[in-house]
Amino acid sequence: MNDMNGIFTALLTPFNADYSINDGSLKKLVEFNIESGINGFYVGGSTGEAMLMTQEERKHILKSVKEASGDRVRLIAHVGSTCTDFAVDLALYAKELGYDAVSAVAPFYYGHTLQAVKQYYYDIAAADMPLFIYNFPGSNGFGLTADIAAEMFEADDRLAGIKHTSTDLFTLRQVKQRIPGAVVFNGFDEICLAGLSMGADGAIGSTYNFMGSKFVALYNAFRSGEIEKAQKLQNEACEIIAVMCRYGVFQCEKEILTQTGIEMGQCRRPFLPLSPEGKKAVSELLLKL
Ligand code: MN9
Repeated sequence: MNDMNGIFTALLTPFNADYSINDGSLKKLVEFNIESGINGFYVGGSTGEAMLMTQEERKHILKSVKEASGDRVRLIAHVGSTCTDFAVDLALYAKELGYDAVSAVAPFYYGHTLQAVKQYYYDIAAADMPLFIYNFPGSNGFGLTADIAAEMFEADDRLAGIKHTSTDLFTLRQVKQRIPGAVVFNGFDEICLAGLSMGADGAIGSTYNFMGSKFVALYNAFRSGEIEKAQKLQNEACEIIAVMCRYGVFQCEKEILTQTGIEMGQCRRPFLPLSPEGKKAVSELLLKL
């Protein structure tokens, strides 16, 4: 897990006008991101709209991204699902493709017991891949505490780390303190620098799809102790993200990339298309960028 750090893009999925996967754009997006200096991709997560896809489509994306990126960057496959069997099937497929690790959001929809959630993770870990727990309490109400995490890491040494998509950075700190060796990625881009300063090893995020170079610069500035420079970069990013949050983060990201030459299409329903006001706001943002 030595090179599991730095900036990882939570890869978007480009769609054609009929909402099928746009493979040509996916390759361009992978290339654009690698050129921006990012260290890895988190494939098939929330940002990739994986929860709006069939199992075959999720596999297709995992394969296309591996083919396009080869061994140039690290690859984490998100395999989380409401159904353990689907998640395990994806994890085994990611292993076959040569992914570096897998990650899974807690099983959502049913309010499972803690014991059931833990068992879901152990069952995925049985695919024998380093596993990152995707801690996203805002999406499913399951909030990982440092106590729960420590117990799970003790029980299964295939657990490698956590993608911490929460503003609770005290928990992030406690996880780093309690579990030596656990790799923690910050999950909200608007607090990337704060996460790093509380001990995150890196960051996984959606806005890195088009702001990869800015966040790579932020990460490098932080690591070399240039805190004012890192703060300036974070503040610039926050201004952009604030506009995006107003109109829809993924819709804005797709529009920005489309306007700069990579056709991304719309997000799948039930996401609504970007409003005319949103399009106008994105055009104004592009002037700033
Ligand atoms: O993967 C993303 N998380 C979600 C990370 O979308 C749930 C973040 O990058 C956010 O999109 C971003 C805006 O809130 O921080």
